[in-house]
Amino acid sequence: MDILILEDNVSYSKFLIKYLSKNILFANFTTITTFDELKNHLDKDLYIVDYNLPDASGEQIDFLLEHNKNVIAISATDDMSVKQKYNDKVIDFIIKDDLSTIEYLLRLLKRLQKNKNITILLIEDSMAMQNFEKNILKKLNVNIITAKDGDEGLKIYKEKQDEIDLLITDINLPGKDGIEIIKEIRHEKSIEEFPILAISSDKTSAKALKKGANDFIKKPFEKEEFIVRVNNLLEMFDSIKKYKKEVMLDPLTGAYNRMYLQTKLDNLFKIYETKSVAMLDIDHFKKINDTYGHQKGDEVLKTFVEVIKKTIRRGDLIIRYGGEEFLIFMPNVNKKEAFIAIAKIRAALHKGYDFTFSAGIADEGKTLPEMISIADERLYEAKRNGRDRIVI
Ligand code: GH3
Ligand code: MG
Ligand code: MG
Ligand code: MG
Repeated sequence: MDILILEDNVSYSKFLIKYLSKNILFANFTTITTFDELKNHLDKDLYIVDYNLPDASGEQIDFLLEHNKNVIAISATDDMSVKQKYNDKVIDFIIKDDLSTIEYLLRLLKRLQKNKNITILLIEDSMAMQNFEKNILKKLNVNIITAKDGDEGLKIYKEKQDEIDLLITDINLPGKDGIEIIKEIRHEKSIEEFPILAISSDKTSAKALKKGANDFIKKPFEKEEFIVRVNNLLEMFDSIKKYKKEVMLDPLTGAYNRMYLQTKLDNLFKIYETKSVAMLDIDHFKKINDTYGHQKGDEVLKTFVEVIKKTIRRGDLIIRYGGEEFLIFMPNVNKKEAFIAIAKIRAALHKGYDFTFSAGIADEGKTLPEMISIADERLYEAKRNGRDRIVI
C-alpha cells in the first residue's frame, strides 16, 4: 500500500512514519509538506492529510476528494464544524492529540489492509440507506454484497456462507425480517462463529441482541459510529479466528493437535471419497531422549515435522497424535499412492538425519476411527518386523 503523508510539521510526520513503519510491513510512505506538491502525487493508495497547511486549510482535502482519493484527515483543531464538513467524505477525521491518536491510526491502517479480504453481506430495503451504508463500507476497503429484502438476503447468505465474514442487516424488512434472519442463521452458527450487526430505527435492539445479533445500531446514526462498530466486530472475529487456530496447533512442532482431529478431521473424512491415513512413529525415540536429553528429543520432533511438511502435498494434513506419533491425512489418494509419499519422507531422513520412523497406512474403514485403527495395527506390524519400514 502506497501512503502519502501531507503534513507541514516535519518532526510530526517523521515521528508518524517511524511509528507506523515499525508496526506495518505492507506500507510505503512518502511525505510532502505543502498542497502545492500534492498534484504530483496522485498515484497513492491512501492519503493521510493534515487539515491546516501553510498554503491550504481544507482545499487539499477537497482536491483529493474531487479525484476520488482515499483520505484520512488529521487535525490539531477540534473545530467540530470542520470535522462535520469532511467527516462523511473521508475515511476518518482524526483529532491529533496524543499517542492514542497514532495508535488508532495504526489500527485503522492495519484494518484497511485486512479488509481487502473481508466480504460483508448488507441487507437493507431502503435504497437511500443502503447507498449510505455502502459508501461508508467502500471506504473501509471491504467487499460488499447487497440484498434488498430478507428472502433475497437469506438466499445469498446460504449460497455464499463461506465467503461472507459479516452480516449487516436491517430489522424491518419486506419478506423475512431481520429478527427471523438472525434466528435462522443462529440455528446453524453461534454468536462466536459468525458476526451479525443489526440496524433498526425502532426499539428492537434488545430483541435483536437476544436473538443473537452481536451488536446493534439505532437509526439514524453517525458514519463514525457505524465504522467503529463494523471495525470492532471484524477485529473481534479476527482474534477469535486466531485463537481458534492456535488451540488446534501443537506449540512445539506447529503440526495440528488432537483438538483438530476431533473437531475438523471427521468432516474432511466424509467429504473425500478416496483418502488414506498414515500413522508414523519415531523409532527408539526414548533412547534419543535418554542419550542426548529431552531438548535434543524436542529438536528431533520439530525436524521430523519440517521434513514431513517439505515432502507431503499441500492438501495433506499432519497431526501430532501422541508424543512422537504423527497422523498424516491424505485426500484423494489410495494406500499405494500414499505409500509413495511416505517413502519419500523415509528417503529424506535416510539422506541427512540420524533417526528413523515406522509407519502404517490404511485406505480402508468406513469411519475415521476405523481407518486410524487399521493404520495403527500396520504401524505395530512395522515395529514388530524390525522398524524403519512402512506397512500397507
Ligand atoms: P518405538 O521404536 O517402539 O516407537 O520406541 P520409542 O522409544 O520411540 O517409543 P516409546 O513409546 O517407548 O517412547 C516414546 C517417548 O517419547 C517417551 C516420551 O518420554 C517421549 N516423548 C513424548 N513426548 C515428548 C516430547 O514432547 N518431547 C520429548 N523430548 N520427548 C517426548
Ligand atoms: Mg427497512
Ligand atoms: Mg516411537
Ligand atoms: Mg509411540
